[in-house]
Amino acid sequence: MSITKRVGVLVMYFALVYHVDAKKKVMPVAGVDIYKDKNVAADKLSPGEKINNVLSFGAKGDGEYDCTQAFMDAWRETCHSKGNARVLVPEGRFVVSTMFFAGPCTTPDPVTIQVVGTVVATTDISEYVNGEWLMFESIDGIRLIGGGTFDGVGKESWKTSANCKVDPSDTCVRNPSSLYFRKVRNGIIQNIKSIDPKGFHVFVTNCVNIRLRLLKLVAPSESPNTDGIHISQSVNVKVSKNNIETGDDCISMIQGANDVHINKMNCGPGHGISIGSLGKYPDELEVKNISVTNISMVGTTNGVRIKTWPNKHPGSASFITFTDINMQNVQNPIIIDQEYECSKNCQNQPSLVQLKDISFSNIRGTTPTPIAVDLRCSMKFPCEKVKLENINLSLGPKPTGSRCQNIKPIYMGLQKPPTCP
Ligand SMILES: *[C@@H]1O[C@H](CO)[C@@H](O)[C@H](O)[C@H]1NC(C)=O
Ligand SMILES: *[C@@H]1O[C@H](CO)[C@@H](O)[C@H](O)[C@H]1NC(C)=O
Ligand SMILES: CC(=O)N[C@H]1CO[C@H](CO)[C@@H](O)[C@@H]1O
Repeated sequence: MSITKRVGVLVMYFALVYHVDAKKKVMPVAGVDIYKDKNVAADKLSPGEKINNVLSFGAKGDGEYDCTQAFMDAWRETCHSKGNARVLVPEGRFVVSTMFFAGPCTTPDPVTIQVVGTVVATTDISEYVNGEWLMFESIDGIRLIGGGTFDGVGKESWKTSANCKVDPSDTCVRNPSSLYFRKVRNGIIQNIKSIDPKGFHVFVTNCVNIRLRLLKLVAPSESPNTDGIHISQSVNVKVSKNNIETGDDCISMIQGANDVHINKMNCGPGHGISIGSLGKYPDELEVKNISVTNISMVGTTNGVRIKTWPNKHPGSASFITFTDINMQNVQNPIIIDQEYECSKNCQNQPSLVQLKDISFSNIRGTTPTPIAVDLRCSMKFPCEKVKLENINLSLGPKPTGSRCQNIKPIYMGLQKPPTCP
């Protein structure tokens, strides 16, 4: 091959690789979990840690003054500090518009944002051109702590909220999430309250080694699309000891949620815990290694749910366990729905998402729904290795039922409702 030909082939090769890369979603690499086996609950000052109080940067906690610039200045000073440092938001109500907490930061230990008071969003939705309210990006090592509150003042925006979960178009625009984490590694979000977000309370995407602990996420049951915690394309997310009362899913996990472990949560009102919807977009990354344990749900519209779009794009979800879940008055306690938002003719358009290695065990409580265990899988990709173990769901004095499509569940232990024929 002549040099020119070789160069030509190389150029073509790179053009092709570049083209593919530009489109393709890629999982972030797990790397070292700096909090592994550490006591993350303690809030000790790091050696030499400097406290940057937002008041010293011109903020006023009077509930009216726009503190966005002061918060940005305090963040820059903290993030770009050579020694350890934290931002402190003291008592008071601090109005802040959309802003980035962008890294990378230069502090030796994780950078800390300690919120004691309340951070209040502005209401003019046209300010939110970047799509979210408070955006934490490209930071390795961050703690958001302090017992304070983020008030998204979402009420006005709920009236015009688009529901991208049911809108089949690829271009649906969501309302701003209150706390948005993207390309964050080694993050702890702990002991924080979020109320009335315009969109999701907490959104985690393209992140690695994240702890979400002791959060209280609250919005009215009728507030649309206010998911508690929404996770995509992230590895090793530990979600524990949270209380979520909201208008949409307490937790939703979509494409690329890997190694997500949810433990000890109270959920309700809300739409329960959801995987999906999957298969809406091209090139979705697989969902795998998800565990959900020790959960209490009260009055939610779903319990544990996996939903996929019919006739859209391929995908997969596997190695998922739901264990020790208490449900009181929960509609659709156990549901696999591969005909999500299905039009009438969907019998001819099966979902292209493969679900396998999924287990539901020790799930007990009450439901007003006649079909307590509803497993509707894809005709083209029937569900594989779905296990049901010790299920005890009742409808007051009346019996409940099961429904199975394109699935042969593995049954173990108590089965109430009775198994599919
Ligand atoms: C599942 O996730 C945990 C915690 O992140 C991890 O330690 C484990 O290796 C993962 N298991 C598999 C099979 O990937
Ligand atoms: C199933 O739940 C009912 C009501 O909660 C309870 O009375 C019953 O003992 C449970 N059955 C088993 C076998 O655990
Ligand atoms: C939220 C929840 O269900 N918590 C339970 C976790 O398990 C312990 C011990 O079994 C219960 O006491 C909690 O109520």
